[in-house]
Amino acid sequence: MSIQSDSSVPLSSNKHLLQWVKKMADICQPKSIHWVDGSQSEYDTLCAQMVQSGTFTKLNEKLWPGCFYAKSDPNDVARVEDRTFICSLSKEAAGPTNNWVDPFDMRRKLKGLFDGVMHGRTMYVLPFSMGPVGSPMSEIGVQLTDSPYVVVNMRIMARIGISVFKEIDKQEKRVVPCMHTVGMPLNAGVKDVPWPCNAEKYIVHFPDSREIWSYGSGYGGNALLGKKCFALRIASNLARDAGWMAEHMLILGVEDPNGEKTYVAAAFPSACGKTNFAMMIPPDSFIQKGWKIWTVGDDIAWIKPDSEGRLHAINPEAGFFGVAPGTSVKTNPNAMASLAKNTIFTNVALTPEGGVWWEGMTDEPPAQCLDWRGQTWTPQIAKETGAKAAHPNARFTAPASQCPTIDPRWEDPNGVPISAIIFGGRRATTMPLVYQAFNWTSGVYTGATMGSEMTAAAAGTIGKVRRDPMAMLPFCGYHMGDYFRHWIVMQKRLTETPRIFHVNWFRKDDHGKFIWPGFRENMRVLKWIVDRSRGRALGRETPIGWIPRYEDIEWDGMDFSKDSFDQLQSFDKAAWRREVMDHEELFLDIHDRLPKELIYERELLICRMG
Ligand code: TSX
Ligand code: MN
Repeated sequence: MSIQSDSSVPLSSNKHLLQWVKKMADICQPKSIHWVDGSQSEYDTLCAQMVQSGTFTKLNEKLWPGCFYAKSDPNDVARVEDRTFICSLSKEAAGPTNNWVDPFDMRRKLKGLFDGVMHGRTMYVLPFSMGPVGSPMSEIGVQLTDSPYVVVNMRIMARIGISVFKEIDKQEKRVVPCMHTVGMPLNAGVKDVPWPCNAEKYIVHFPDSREIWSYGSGYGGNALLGKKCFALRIASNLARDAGWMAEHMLILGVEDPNGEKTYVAAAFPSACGKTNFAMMIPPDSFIQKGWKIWTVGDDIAWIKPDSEGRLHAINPEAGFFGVAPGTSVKTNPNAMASLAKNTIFTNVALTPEGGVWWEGMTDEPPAQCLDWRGQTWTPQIAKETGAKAAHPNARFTAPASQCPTIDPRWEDPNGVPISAIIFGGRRATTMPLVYQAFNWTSGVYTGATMGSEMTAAAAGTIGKVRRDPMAMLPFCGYHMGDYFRHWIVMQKRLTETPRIFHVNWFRKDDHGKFIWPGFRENMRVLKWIVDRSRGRALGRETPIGWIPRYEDIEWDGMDFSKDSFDQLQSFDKAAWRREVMDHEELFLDIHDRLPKELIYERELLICRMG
């Protein structure tokens, strides 16, 4: 019996699901339907089929056991924010920071695009749970997709298969329908390609009916619909309506020498080293004293008040979809261990031994390899042309369970208690290494106004601060002003309020050199954050919040002068004046729905600056 005839038998008896699958199949007209059971053998078969079709290259089993390599189409290498739509009933509800199209017009458009779009392909019925299966904090989706690449990646990134169908058959929870196609039907005479996609792309969210429709891309956040589309854009809507928070945050646990654990959640814009922070190893002097960092998640946190009014968080994901370039044994040994086996690599470089490589992985580049486009790359060619072996947005898809520091409670169905929330950004000036907001509302202001300086001249000038409130600008599925209000309102339901902090690892001196060494040494900052949250550390009041004095930081095992520390923490009044002026610009955009609290916080900040 062939796999195909097996897998065409529905794995659910849920009438709504069966009806929806039939309706969608009638529209998309796939050559077959495959109900995804989520088994290892199914995964192995799909991977083998993709090796056959040229989508996958199996890596050297001795060097990279269980690993595969894929190269995308050069025009399908990242999320497409200008093709991402929030189709709420009213344009107002989506807000000025989202692309909005009338949902009726969009449905008509999509109906045309999906008509016959899966000709000659298999439609996979892929059930997934964001969060541990059966957890009261989890949510379920079903993705219909014509991409086997998506199916195998989703098996790493989420809980999928039979156990999720069983949850659906209990009919306890609403399921979020997720339609996905690469947008390349195999009509008569059309030959398939290793990475099918379409030049036209649509990443569409219907927040009112909780639906996702994705057309034309097979890459990452465009196609693995459980991640950004569901766990952030749709979930932010679910969360607002049900009194919880869907945030673009890592979660980590700090174990102190008494064996007590303090969990924190942290939001950073891109290119700040969020995954590195989530998997950080403390300095040796800290390890010797019994400090340890545990990883719960590196990208998304779902945070809910428990019955006693304390915030608890789960990581809705089951894997890491991390940026490969820059990841090394030096910058993130735990990520390297996580991706050492059973990992899918996309758009990195392929070495002659059947291994992978990317910029920053080793000090010495390979003498020769095939770049992410499949062309010969050598260090000499790179020197002459600037060509990169790996695409800057090349990714690894690795199981979280393989992370050496994965927290014993990372799959706790009730989540972990959150004691502190950290915001951050990449700022050469103005922002100190760390400060603590005075209270929740001033912390919300801190998060709402956070930003990063652009490192590449891609979209703007180098050095200009790009505001990215709570790192949610591309991911909030409704009006940013309403989102800030939701943050402020949340505190009123809590019996314990997490402390809120802002960090900046990237301040530079007058010669353009980083003042703070970062990486493992960030543990010293994290210790102060944990100690402050537990009421066992002092600090000093400044116009922007509480900052540690030199003597409030544990310096054992590190040579860092008081002068350097003072430079790192210095409050520059002129720079902060400009900063607060800049906040005004952000607030003007969303003025009509901006909570009063944030306007007053800004006024207070101006007053304190004197
Ligand atoms: O991830 C980073 N972190 C967080 C680590 C837990 N990066 C990499 C950012 C790009 C994704 C950092 N880069 C960090 C950091 O704390 N800090 C810096 C800046 C920096 C870079 C190199 C040095 C120092 C600071 N090198 C030396 O001091 C020799
Ligand atoms: Mn992210």
